[in-house]
Amino acid sequence: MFKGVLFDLDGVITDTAEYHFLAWQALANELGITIDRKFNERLKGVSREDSLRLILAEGKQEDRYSPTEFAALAKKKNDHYKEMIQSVTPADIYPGIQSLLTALKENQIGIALASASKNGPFLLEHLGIMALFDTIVDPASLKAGKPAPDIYEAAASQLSLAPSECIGIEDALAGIQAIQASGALPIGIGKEVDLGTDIALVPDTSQLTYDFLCDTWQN
Ligand code: B16
Ligand code: MG
Repeated sequence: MFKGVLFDLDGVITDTAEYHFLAWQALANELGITIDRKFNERLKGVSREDSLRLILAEGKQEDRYSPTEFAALAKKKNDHYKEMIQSVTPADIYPGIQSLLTALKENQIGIALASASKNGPFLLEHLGIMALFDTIVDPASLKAGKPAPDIYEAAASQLSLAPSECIGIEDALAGIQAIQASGALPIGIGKEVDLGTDIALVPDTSQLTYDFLCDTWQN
C-alpha cells in the first residue's frame, strides 16, 4: 500500500494553470509573441524563468534582453498572476480534492506539496487546506526543476518515505516525467494526447477518489 501522496498544485488542486496561461499570454502579446494553448502545454509545471526562456525562444527573442530586463519581465508576469490569485477562496478547490485529502488523512497517508510555484503556500492558505499538508517542498531549494525528479524526491524525503512508496499527481507532462524519474507512481489529470498512454489518467479531479488511488496502486 502507498504511504504518501505527492501533489502538484496548479491544475491539480485548483484552476491556477489557467491564470498562469493568461498572465504569460498577456506578457507574450506585449512582446509581440503569439502563444496558444497548445504551446502552453510546454509551460505547465515549468519554472517561471524556464517558462520565460521558452516564450522568448518561440519569438526568436532569446538574446534580446539583459539579465536585469529578463528578471523584470518575469516579475511583471508574476505581479499580474498574483493580482489574479488574490480572490482565490475555498470555493475554488477542484471537485474531489478536499474529500481526497480528508480520506488520506483518515488513513494516515502522508500528504506533500510538490509544486514548482513559489506562490504555492499563499494558495494553500487561501484555499483553506494548508493544515492538511504534512510538508511543502520549497522549489527555490532545488537544483533542477520538473521534468527532473528533484521535487518529487524531496517531497517523499520530507515525508520520511522513499518515492517508491508514494503516488504523485500531476496535470503536466513535465511533472509526469518528474514523478516517473523519481520512482513514484504517477496519476495524470488530463488527456492521453498531452500526458501519454502509459500511465493511469483521469479526465478531471472528480474521479480522483481514495478508492481510485488504492485500485491504481494495486494494478
Ligand atoms: P510561479 P505546478 C507550476 O506549478 C506551474 O504549472 C507553472 O506554470 C509555473 O510557471 C510554475 O509553477 C512556477 O510558478 O511563477 O508561481 O513560481 O504545476 O508545479 O504546481
Ligand atoms: Mg500543474
